[in-house]
Amino acid sequence: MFVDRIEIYVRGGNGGRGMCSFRREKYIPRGGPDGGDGGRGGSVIVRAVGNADNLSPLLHKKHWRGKGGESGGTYQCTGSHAADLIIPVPPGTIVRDRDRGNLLKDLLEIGDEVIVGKGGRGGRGNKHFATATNRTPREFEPGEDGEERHITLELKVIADAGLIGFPNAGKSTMLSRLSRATPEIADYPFTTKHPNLGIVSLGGDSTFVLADLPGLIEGASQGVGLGHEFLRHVDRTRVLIHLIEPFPLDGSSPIENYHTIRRELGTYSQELAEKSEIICISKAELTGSEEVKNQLEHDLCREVFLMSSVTGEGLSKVVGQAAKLITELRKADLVKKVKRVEFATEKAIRTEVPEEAAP
Ligand SMILES: Nc1nc2c(ncn2[C@@H]2O[C@H](COP(=O)(O)OP(=O)(O)OP(=O)(O)O)[C@@H](O)[C@H]2O)c(=O)[nH]1
Ligand SMILES: [Mg+2]
Repeated sequence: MFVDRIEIYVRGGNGGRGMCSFRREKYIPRGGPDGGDGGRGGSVIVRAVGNADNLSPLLHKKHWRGKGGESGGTYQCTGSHAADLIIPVPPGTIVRDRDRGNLLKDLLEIGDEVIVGKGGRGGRGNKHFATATNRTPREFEPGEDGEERHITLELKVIADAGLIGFPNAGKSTMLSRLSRATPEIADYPFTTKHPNLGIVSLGGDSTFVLADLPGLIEGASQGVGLGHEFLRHVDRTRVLIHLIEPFPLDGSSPIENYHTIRRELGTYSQELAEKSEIICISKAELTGSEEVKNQLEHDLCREVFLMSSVTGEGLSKVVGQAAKLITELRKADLVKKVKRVEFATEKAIRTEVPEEAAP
């Protein structure tokens, strides 16, 4: 089962109790307070890991509680800190506080993590309460409570290119042809109900991630069909490969179908509508598909590709074009990232050196 949205309860472990004790040793009268501090409670951490591709493993565990820290001991021994509790999620998971609605973190890359339930601090032992006038303090602190909250985890698939189009356009077949992914393929609409990812190899070390997404129909931006479920996942792809079936089973016009999907993308979000798009007529080996391609090219005044996942015709051209666009966009992203880092560093330097101190 593919799960891309889930709500869970998290609670950091409580801090350990501080100790109240007095040093008792032969020949050391009135040894004084020696109660140690309690250990820190374990925090609950959401971490992006490489071996998860959706949130279904979390479906049956709705409560995540960190372990409590150990109590302080005698002889000024501090209790052990509890280990953190890790919730593994796939990269692309957005973590939000359910009640406040604020974003806690967008876990984009493997290894990214966020503390969602901080463990409580350990309580202080009685040795901390000794003063000049009170040399036998019996006070100690209980451990601090762990932080608790409800959080929502939402997965938005991250892929370089996303296959979009009407149901039955041949999206899953194309993914299975280009990568090792094995999505379900059938001649009825809505075979694909959740995104499938595959890695397309371009020779050498270069690869890109291709996502096969559920079919889109008119009204999807309002929730018809798999609606938002589908559109949410397109959000984070760099390039769209728009597949158009030349002879739809329901007899609809392929050109009209193209415009329907463009309208839905635009209604859902302007950002989606502005994404780079490769337009592609599928099932090229069917007679008459070339005319459909020429007609669409003529109507839109831009390049339209023609390819068949069955014969392999035209596939390399589409992949080549996708790779070219992805490389350009990756470079642009890198430049933006470098600029952001430069800006942040400059700002940090400026705040560190007060103006009057600067030469
Ligand atoms: N002749 C021909 N048939 C194809 C080609 N590609 C896919 N098909 C057929 O088209 C039908 C639909 O293919 P899918 O890959 O399941 O289509 P889809 O776009 O993933 O459909 P949904 O998941 O329902 O949205 C299947 O019967 C495929 O065998 C092609 O290049 N040529
Ligand atoms: Mg499919």
